[in-house]
Amino acid sequence: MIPTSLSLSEKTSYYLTLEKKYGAHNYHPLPVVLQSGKGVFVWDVEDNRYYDFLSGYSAVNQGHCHPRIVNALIGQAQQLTLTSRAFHNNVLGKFEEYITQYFGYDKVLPMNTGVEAVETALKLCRRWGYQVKGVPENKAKIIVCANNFHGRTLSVISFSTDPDNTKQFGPYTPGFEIIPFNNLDALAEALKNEYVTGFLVEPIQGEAGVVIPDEGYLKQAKLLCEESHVLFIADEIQTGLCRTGRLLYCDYEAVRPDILLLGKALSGGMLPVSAVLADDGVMLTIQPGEHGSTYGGNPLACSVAIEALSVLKEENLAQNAETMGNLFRAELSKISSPHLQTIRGKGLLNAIVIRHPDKNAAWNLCLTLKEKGLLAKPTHGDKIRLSPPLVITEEQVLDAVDIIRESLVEAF
Ligand code: IF1
Repeated sequence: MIPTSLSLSEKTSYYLTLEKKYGAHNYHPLPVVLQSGKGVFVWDVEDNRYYDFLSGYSAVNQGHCHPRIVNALIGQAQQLTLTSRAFHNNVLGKFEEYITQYFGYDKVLPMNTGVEAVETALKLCRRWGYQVKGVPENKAKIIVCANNFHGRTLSVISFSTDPDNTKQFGPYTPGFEIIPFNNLDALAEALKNEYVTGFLVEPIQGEAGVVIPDEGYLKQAKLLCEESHVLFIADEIQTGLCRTGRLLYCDYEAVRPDILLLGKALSGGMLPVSAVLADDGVMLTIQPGEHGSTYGGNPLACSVAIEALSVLKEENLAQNAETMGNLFRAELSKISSPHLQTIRGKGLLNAIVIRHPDKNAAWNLCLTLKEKGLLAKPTHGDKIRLSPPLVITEEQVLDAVDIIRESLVEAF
């Protein structure tokens, strides 16, 4: 049962009851039922307005229902939405040219969800290992970091260290080695194994609570991978697309991943669109008929993604994320609360750590934030991720900080 201090309106209760009765119980959402969104705001079925400080887990970086992206969706939806890859269409190639030039890679393999992009990268990395590096078949090893989150398919949870993601889903996919994040010695040691073909890493660990590596970690990790003839795979599905104040978090250290993974805001929150970018030496190890997806690279997704990427650049959202993120953390740090233990983040990917004897403290704070017009959700108990759409203004940041300040007093 959702612990809430206030009785819910009949409308809200109606929708919660429907979901409880007819929907799988694989989430534990905040007791709020949303019905519309625009920019940084969403409205519930009672017409209460909220700042959205989760942004669909960084999928609506451009803001809810961005008019240009909605128009691209509507226009293509009235023309042609899906051909499957059995036939060509007049949109896929334009998207492929646009995104590969946008990020500077030879080729893109379009998929749908983020985890599909991760799975695709794992397959590419193993295939490259056998065909190019010369690793014996079925011996490939891919290095990952503890406390990672890369999605929820069976192979991907096989290398998760979070029991909630892994327990009672076995048997697990072999071929992965887990090392500590932000630890170059551990990486160097793991790379001594000649069967290693790739290193998969989130530049910032999002679900772990916005864990930022030491400056230089990514640069050194990439160099170690190069020295060992191992592919550096950057999962920028959450950290990419301007969220952290640069187009990619890897840009802070001028690191060019061998395989780049994108998702979420690649469609501005319209529909699932993900992409795997790599150069020919990697990408062409997969030949016709060896990988794919019904909806991968569909015309609707491609038209939306071109517009979503264009909006990021034309509205300077990386710059705004950096400026507003610095303002947000500076203002948060002025709050004197015994419960605000830590503030950390980069750009508009931020998290606070709550110090309180009640294990439900972060959840209860989120309930109070909701009552005051700001939506956020705890991750791993005591951390609250705070990641609004990148279109947020200075006035809205200051207003949100006021809500957080007041909530920290009222919640405890
Ligand atoms: C949930 C958060 C979690 C991701 C990275 C791949 C994927 C994700 C770095 C997979 C997805 C989502 C999944 C969602 C909650 C959210 C999330 F960090 F973003 F908040 F779980 F860690 N790589 N992250 O963050 O992409 O298949 O979902 O499109 O599963 O509850 P997907």
